[in-house]
Formats: sequence, structure tokens, C-alpha cells
Amino acid sequence: MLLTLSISPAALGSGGSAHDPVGDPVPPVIEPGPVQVALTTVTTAVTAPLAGITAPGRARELFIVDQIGKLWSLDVASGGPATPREVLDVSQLLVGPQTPTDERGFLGAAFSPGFATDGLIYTDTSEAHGPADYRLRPSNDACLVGRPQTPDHLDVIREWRLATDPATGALHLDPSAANQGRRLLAIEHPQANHNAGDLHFGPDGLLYITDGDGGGADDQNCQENFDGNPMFGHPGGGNGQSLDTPLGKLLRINPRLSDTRGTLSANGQYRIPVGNPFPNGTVPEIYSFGLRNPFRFSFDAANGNLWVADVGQNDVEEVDLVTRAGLDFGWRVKEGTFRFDPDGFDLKGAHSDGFPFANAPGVPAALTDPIAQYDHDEGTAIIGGYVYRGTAMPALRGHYVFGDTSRRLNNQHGRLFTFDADHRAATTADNRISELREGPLDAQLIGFGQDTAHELYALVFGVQGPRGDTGAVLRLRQATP
Ligand SMILES: [Ca+2]
Ligand SMILES: [Ca+2]
Ligand SMILES: [Ca+2]
Repeated sequence: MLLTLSISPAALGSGGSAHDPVGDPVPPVIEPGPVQVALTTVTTAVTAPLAGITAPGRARELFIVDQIGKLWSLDVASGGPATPREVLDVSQLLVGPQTPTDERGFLGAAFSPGFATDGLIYTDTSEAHGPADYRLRPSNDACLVGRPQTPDHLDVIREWRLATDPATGALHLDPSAANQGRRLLAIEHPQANHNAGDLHFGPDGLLYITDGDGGGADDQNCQENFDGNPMFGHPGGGNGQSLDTPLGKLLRINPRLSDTRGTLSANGQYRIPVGNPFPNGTVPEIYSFGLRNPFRFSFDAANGNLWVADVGQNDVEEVDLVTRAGLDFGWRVKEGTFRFDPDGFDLKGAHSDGFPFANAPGVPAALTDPIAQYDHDEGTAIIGGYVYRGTAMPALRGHYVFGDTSRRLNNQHGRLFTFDADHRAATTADNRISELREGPLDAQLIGFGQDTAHELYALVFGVQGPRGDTGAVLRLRQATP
């Protein structure tokens, strides 16, 4: 029934869509829940803090990935304010950020599980276009004939070796290490946005990497891009659904060449783990597909569950649970539990004319629906967090703590959300989201940190974005009994 087209003349713009958009995809309003949190400032001496991670053997520190290219160490063990100390500077590699809304830069980092002895850390950076391991898929669409299809940038994974200063105990680049910045993987990106770029080692000791669908909007060729030219780099049914590109995916690799399990990657710089679902495919690094901009993800510290927050197009934001290898999370066939039509109305000046047209939970059966979702009455882009496993906020134990960057585009009304992950319902609509802090954050939420005690931090910046001086790391504390 859902695949039967019922032509509605009113719905036919020049885009020729046969579907009616859903006006209010998720009717329930997100309201303050019984648990509220308070925020205290750890530091404002950062620019664009996108992630807060920990290193094995470094119990006191939270390491902040700053989009401008710095990795900072914060001593958070005291519970009070802290002064950032520079650990790593990758800014010379970056092509961005250049504007307040630029999504390029230093996007993620993960310490090796063996960091206490190997000193290794992995980074995700947006770098100038050049030789790549994965090129864009060629486009034969008529709109692109005779036009250059030059990628905007490369998404690059690198390895660095750090050492401890014997006098101060501080971490810094190991001056004796060879091959600093070893390039593991470089992926062409057609447009500047939708880069995801989060990195985490799983309980299996393997490196998981999120990559966005390549950017623009609708994961579709030929509509007008932000620069006025037709979109390229998204042929056919888009990148999310194609197993021939790493764009729109969760990837899994083993950076340890000395580990003889699995097979060597095509470029010889890492290994393809045993158990990856498409070992003989074009992109054997793929672990999950059908993602749009899986900007932040995390592993549950208690049970290893893998939670991915996938940023939606114009309507639906979603939280996905990766229960096994090979799942298809639906983009651009679906946005949340809704069928998505990328060819919409003739909306003048809009870069996306795609829209959800029918709620279709569980359909088609090959696609995996989110655990929870909300719509753009509530926000503009989901920011993934962590299932809370600390002690300072007992009422939130087992709850997924996440949020939205801003209630309206760049209006600095960041929001903090939660739902009960340990007692989640089987159907998306039954996992109701509540708000953890009433009223505007007076900042845009851009990431979360989790320290070694599993306490959480909200990472924010102001309207100047990654070009300003308004970044902050805020500690979450339970404000209600
Ligand atoms: Ca709504
Ligand atoms: Ca999805
Ligand atoms: Ca479109």
C-alpha cells in the first residue's frame, strides 16, 4: 500500500512529486522530564569542542577534540574549572573551518586501547583534495555533462604517537616516533557538509568511524547545491544505500598491522576485521549503511551497545542502535520511520526539496528503524551523547543522554534530551524523549564528553561557531532528586 502512488494534484510542483508531505511527523512535544540537570563551566578556553574522550592510563583527564585542529587535555578529576593544555595540533592539515557554519575540520579522535604502552591516537581531519583511497563514484546524469566534479575535500584518518613529558607528566607528540601522522585512509567528499567523522574503539578493540553521505542535501545529484551548481557525487539512489562508497556509512577497521587477523586493506595501511559484513565488496570497511550524517556515536560503557545519532534532512532526527553488522538504517529511502521522497515541490531558494511522506514503521523490512526520533518542531540537528553510567546523576543511570544543536537554525537554543535506554520499548514511537534542562542553553550544542568516571559534559559554542571564541565545556550534574 505504501508503494502505491496516489496522485495529489495539489502536491505536484515542478519537482513532480506524487506524495503529500507529513505536516507534523512526530506530534508529541518534548517536555521537561522528572530529572533536570544543572551545568557548571569547566572551561571557556576552547573554540569548537566536538568530542570529549579518555585515554587508557590517564584517569584524571578529559581530552577535547577542537574543530580548529587542537586536542586539549583537561584535568577534570577535581570537579571544578580546568585549564586546557595542548596535546596535539593538526590545524596545518585542515581546509576548514572557514565560516561559522563550516562542518569541516578536526572532527574526531580515539586513543588506542593499548595507549598505555603503544602511545597511539587516531584522528579524523578534513584535508585538501588530493590522492585518495576512495574516489567519488562517477555520475552520468545529464545535468553534469561538461561540468567539473571536483571533490570539496578529503576525509582522512591518521595515526600519531604521543609520549609523556617526564618532568610535567603532560602528553605531547613523541619526537622520537617515525611516521607521525601515518595516513590510514582518505575518502573524497563531494561537498563541504555531512562529514560525521566520529571515532571510537569498540569493546572488540577495533576502530569504528562514521562518515556522512557526502553533503549537499537529499543525497541526490543535480539539484542546486549551496554554491549554485548542480549536486554531484551522489549518483543513482544516493550514497547511503550504495555499498560501493564509504559515504553514508559506519566503518570498522583494525589499525594494528601487527595483528594478523583479518585481511590487509587495499592500501596496506590497516586490516579489514574478521566479521565485517561485506568482506568481498568494493568497500570491505563497511559495518553499517543507510546513514546520512552520523555525526556523533558512542559505546555504552556497561554493555558495549553501539548508539548512533543520525542527523536528519528537514524533518526527522533519529537515534539508531547498531545491534549487529550489516544493518541498513534507511537513508535516503527513509528519514526516521518515514518514507522519504527526494524529489519534492518546487521550493524556490531551497537546497532540499525532499520530505517525509508516510509513516512506515518496520517497512520495508530490510531497513532498520531508529530506537527514538523527534522532528524539527523540536530542533535542527541531533547531537549524539552517551548512555549514562556514572554516579553523580543516579536518576539518569541507563538513560541515553543526547541533545539538539539548536531549536531553530543557529538560534543558540541548544537542548538536552534523554530517554530510558535500559528499559526501551520495541517500537520507535513508544520511546518518548524528555528534556533534561528547561529553557535555552544560550549556546549551540555540538558534542558530548564522557570522562573516566563516566560523568558527562555538554560541549557548546555560540553563534560565531568554529570561527569564534565562544566554545565551552560544561559539566552535567543532577539538579533534581
Ligand atoms: Ca512535532
Ligand atoms: Ca534512518
Ligand atoms: Ca531533492
